Amino acid sequence: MKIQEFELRTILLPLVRPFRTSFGTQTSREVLVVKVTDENGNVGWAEDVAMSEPLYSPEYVAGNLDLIKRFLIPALFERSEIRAEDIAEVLAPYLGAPMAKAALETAILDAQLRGEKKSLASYLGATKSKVECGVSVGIAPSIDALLEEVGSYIDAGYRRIKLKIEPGWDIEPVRIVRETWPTIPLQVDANQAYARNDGDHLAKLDPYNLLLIEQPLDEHDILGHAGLAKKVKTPICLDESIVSLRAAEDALALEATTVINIKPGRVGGYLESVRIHDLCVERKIPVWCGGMLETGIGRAANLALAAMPGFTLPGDTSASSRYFKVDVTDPFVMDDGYLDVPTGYGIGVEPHMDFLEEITKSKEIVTR
Ligand code: NPQ
Ligand code: MG
Repeated sequence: MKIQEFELRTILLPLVRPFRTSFGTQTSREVLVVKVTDENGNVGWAEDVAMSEPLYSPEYVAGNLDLIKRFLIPALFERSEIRAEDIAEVLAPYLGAPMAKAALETAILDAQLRGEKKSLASYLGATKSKVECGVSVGIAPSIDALLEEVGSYIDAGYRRIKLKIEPGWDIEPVRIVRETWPTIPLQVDANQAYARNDGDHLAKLDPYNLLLIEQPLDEHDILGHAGLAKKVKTPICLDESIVSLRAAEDALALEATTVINIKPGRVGGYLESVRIHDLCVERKIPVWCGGMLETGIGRAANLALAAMPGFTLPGDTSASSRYFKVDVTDPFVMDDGYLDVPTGYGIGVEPHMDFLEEITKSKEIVTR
């Protein structure tokens, strides 16, 4: 396709409840939304999953907006014709920024697929029409509040619970949730909050039949995770550390992880996600789709990915209502613990423009 223009927009959506993790408490979601238009008028949408602040990863909204305008879009405009499959290579000279690159690649892929009248799910090789939903539960103000929140998600039908943990909020909340719901699939996510010598402490989670413990140590500490995996019976699952296919290969070779969380933004897009998925299928490593508090735009694309055959664990692919009172697209509503995979062309959803405009903080158009 020939790219005509990009529209770059930042929006702000309040969260239905504060979301506390080891890196802080979020009360709203700022999102950089990308719209691309090609010479035939095909439009593509994507969201950059970077947060407002560089707390989960080094990327952040204002930084990525600058990077995209200053370097990435000009690099794309140098090509008169481009396909989504070329984007990673064209942007590779500019280092890092997988979330910014993923947003551009996904918007272009959406426009391309709409032009070809093909859904993202079929393009990726999805084999499921609906996916099992898990939910990520923030660090709560009290055990009572935690039990109430987890109970509400179990009542809503979620098929897997993930508790955010940090030192001081780990063994006890897990013990009580496990005691209250003896059979619910349960896992924890530390977002790098522990140290190499916390192995004995984290081994105290072993009796609670957890599916996995996600990213206990620093994202760069692959060897530390390998050491921890020898001390702790609960399977280790890397999130922040898996920034590419190569990183996944290294972590598996070093036996630092036995489960992988794929987030398309973190690995530079859906095409790299498919490569990691394929590696994991070949190695018999279970995969699940992570979440970054996406609006319906990113949620739709994640559902297409999670419908691939290697995604054998429920993901953080929650309903829109887990995070937002009103979503920017038709809301994703859970039915019996599942979300339907969109079947329309491209990502299969479109933003409601009136609402999008209402929550827009900034908007600019970049033309060739
Ligand atoms: C994780 N997500 O798996 C992330 C981290 C995370 C669903 O637990 C604003 C934007 C707040 C992105 C909080 C879940 C966020 C965010 C947490 C991502 O590690
Ligand atoms: Mg995580």
